[in-house]
Amino acid sequence: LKQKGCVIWITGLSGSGKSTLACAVSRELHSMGYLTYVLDGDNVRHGLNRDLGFQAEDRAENIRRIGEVAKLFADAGIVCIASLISPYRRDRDACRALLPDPTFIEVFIDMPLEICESRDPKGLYKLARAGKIKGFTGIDDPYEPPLNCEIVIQPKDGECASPTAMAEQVISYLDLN
Ligand code: GGZ
Repeated sequence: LKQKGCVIWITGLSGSGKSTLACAVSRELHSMGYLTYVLDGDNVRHGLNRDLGFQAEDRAENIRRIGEVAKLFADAGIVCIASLISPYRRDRDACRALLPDPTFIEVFIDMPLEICESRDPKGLYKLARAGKIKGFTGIDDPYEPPLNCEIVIQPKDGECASPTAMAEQVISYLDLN
């Protein structure tokens, strides 16, 4: 095995397509012969992080633990793809600081709130608007977009690229040789 481990950190609003992109990147890299592992915030919250909620301190701890686990995967030579809202810049930067340059690759899915909200795959935005979920990112909780991330994924002319096209954008950035 010649590959070097790294962390691809995908940040963005709920419903922005983080999990879809993570799966597409993982599938594509896997077909190229790389070992990958996806750490998805929503999944990890059912196991390792099931003691955590959505207050700023709990989000910080969720992100910290996922950052530490991602680092372990990277140390093992695996391409670890972390997808979680990770709304605070400080928390993302702390994860970046765990890894040597240039093995932390931050990907921002810059999907406007209106698009995420119109998708609303789990009906959570609707609940948040109705006040039934408090502290929902983008509605009544902050999201701090990255200032200097490696990759920004944006819809063009209001249209989102296909998951495969978005995955290509990420993979073409990686130095895989
Ligand atoms: C944001 C919430 C909330 C609140 C539940 N705010 O789109 P989803 O449903 O499947 O993914 C979201 C997930 C967010 O977990 P993360 O671990 O990614 O968040 S963070 O990085 O901020 O720790 C959403 C659901 O949980 N969800 N309540 N209040 N998203």
